[in-house]
Amino acid sequence: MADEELKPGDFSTGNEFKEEERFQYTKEDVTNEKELEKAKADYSASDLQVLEGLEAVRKRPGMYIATTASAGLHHLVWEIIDNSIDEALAGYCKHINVYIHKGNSITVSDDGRGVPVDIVAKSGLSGVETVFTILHAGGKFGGEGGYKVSGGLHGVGASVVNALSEWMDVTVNRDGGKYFLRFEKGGHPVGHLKRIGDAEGRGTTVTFQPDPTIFTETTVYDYDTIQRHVRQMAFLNGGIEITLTDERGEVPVTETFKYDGGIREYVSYIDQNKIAVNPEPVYCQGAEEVTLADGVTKERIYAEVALQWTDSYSQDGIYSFCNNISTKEGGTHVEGLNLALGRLINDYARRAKIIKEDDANFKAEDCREGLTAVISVKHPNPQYEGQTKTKLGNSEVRKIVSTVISDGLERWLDENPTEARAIVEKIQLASKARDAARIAREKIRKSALDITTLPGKLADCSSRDPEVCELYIVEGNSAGGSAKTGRDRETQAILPLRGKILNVEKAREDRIWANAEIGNMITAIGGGIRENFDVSKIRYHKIVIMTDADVDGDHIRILLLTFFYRFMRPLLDNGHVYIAQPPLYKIDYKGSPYYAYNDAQLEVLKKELGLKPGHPFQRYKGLGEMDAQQLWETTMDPKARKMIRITIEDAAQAEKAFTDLMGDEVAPRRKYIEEHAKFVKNLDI
Ligand code: TTJ
Repeated sequence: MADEELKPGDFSTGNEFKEEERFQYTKEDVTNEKELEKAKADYSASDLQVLEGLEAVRKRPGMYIATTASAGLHHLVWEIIDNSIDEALAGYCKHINVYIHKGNSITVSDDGRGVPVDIVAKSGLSGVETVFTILHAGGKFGGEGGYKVSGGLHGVGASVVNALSEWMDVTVNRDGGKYFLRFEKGGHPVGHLKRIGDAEGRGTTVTFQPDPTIFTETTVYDYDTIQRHVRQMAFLNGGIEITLTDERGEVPVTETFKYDGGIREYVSYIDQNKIAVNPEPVYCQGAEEVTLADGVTKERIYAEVALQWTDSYSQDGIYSFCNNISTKEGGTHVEGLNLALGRLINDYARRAKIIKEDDANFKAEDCREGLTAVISVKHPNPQYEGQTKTKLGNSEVRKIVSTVISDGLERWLDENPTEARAIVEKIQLASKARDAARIAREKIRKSALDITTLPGKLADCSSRDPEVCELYIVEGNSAGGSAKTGRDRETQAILPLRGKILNVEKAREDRIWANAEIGNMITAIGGGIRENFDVSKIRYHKIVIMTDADVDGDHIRILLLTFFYRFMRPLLDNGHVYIAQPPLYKIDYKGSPYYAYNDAQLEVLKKELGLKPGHPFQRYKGLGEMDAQQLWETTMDPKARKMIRITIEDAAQAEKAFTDLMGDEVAPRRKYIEEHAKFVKNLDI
């Protein structure tokens, strides 16, 4: 039954409204007799469409919000916020308020024109009921200026949020009236939109409670996740004021985000703890009308870019967006940037006589060293490609971005000769470092691909299937020895680390290549490094960092994560990096060992074993205190272990974190550590 096409009459949701109940439009519900007649005529069609739509979403939520885990729960919020953002982009809304209530219901409220309340001819329902019950009805009515450019998951629409909510309340203030409609049990309207009073201002307020039978993993919102998204929306849509309030604690916490400088302020935020070559980001913007294949329809495409070079060596500081969606896999807008950058910098370097006419050109990668760029494109009909549909495919965008940057950057370089020269000289250094390091890189890359030169310290596994193979990078030789003895030799390889590794965030390229530990990891993992890194060539699909549960162990862990982030970023993007979780405590009871992985678990264990107060227990100071068998049983056996899988939800935030934590400046490190006591991501089973 589940896979058969549902036919009218199959509905047995128990929620269907009887005709006479469902259709009681009264005078104040609709604006005129003619529409009332038409609405009645269309009732059955629209009602069926509504039921079909809501049922379809609840049956297969994964088709609409990708996942019903925590990320999907948060997508509901993005979907609703996007409607208010669209209203703001159309110029009608100035303030958006987001509340996380006790019990984890969410309110999004704006001072826009308000969702239309009269009957929409096509659906025979009020504008509110249409937007919240008909799939892809979108928030835009008529062609009144602007188009829907936001779209959390490519704009699945507010009706999906409604269908996946236990209840939803919508209040609209419009044309002096206050209107209200409640939906329950996955989006079914309770009665119809009612005018419940007069209204002073105008706007739309939506409160919803995600359905726990759909979001079975969690219905608890993560403040940091919502804060990051709200901040990003405020950066990407300069001038919009978004206030976030968390009411779940003793005292409500409120933060307001408003950046009149838009993406210029975004670049400055990402780079706030780096030393900027051009303290004032370069800003370019422009729009172009393109006529579609039908020769008639015109589309207006808008592009804006902010650029700042700093003392960083990173070459992956480009953050691209389309319609406020992060295009993690890049696309034609990023290609347009690279094209324009290479051409403009080389032209300028020759015009300013920094290089000679017949000197070799700087490469695009040289121009990107130390560059933080935010590209934001608004497109009415974006085409997404790539593995995760986050690569922009529209070919016309390449030229538009290239033109916008050519015009803007060329003028800026000519008007700011001092910064321009400093930028070109930095690129020139990058180019020279590239040449000097290329030889070392070539040597490392060859050895990384030639597995006969694997480092002697590596105890490799016998399987050659990367999918099942795991590489444990272990702190210290003694733990390394226990791991080699206790491991599953078929699938688990061990690479012991001799103490701390180099902090690549602060080291120059030549020192990095001279470091044996770095070289061993590159050779063992395979696939090369940086722009040559090919994740399909890695030799292990799980890279597990196993360090002591102490300050040194944490430091080694963050040094390794910094290395992976700067040199093998796809390892993190594709979720190949894990953190082993060794036990903190051991209790011997009736001749058997029992383990606890944190203080809370220790207390539970003591209770479960019925221990008397004062029963001895061991607190592990390091991995080396466990013998091979214990290390296997507690931390390496896939059937028993718990590992943390590292994922990067927000590239710009990660970039800032690594700079703050690992960069040269001390103050931001202290501030970051104070703010982020925890550094835990999703638990991998
Ligand atoms: C669209 O153009 C015609 C007049 O009404 C415009 C509109 O829909 N404005 C609007 C919709 N403002 N805010 C919304 C909105 C806000 C939230 C929180 C949720 C939804 C689905 C829409």
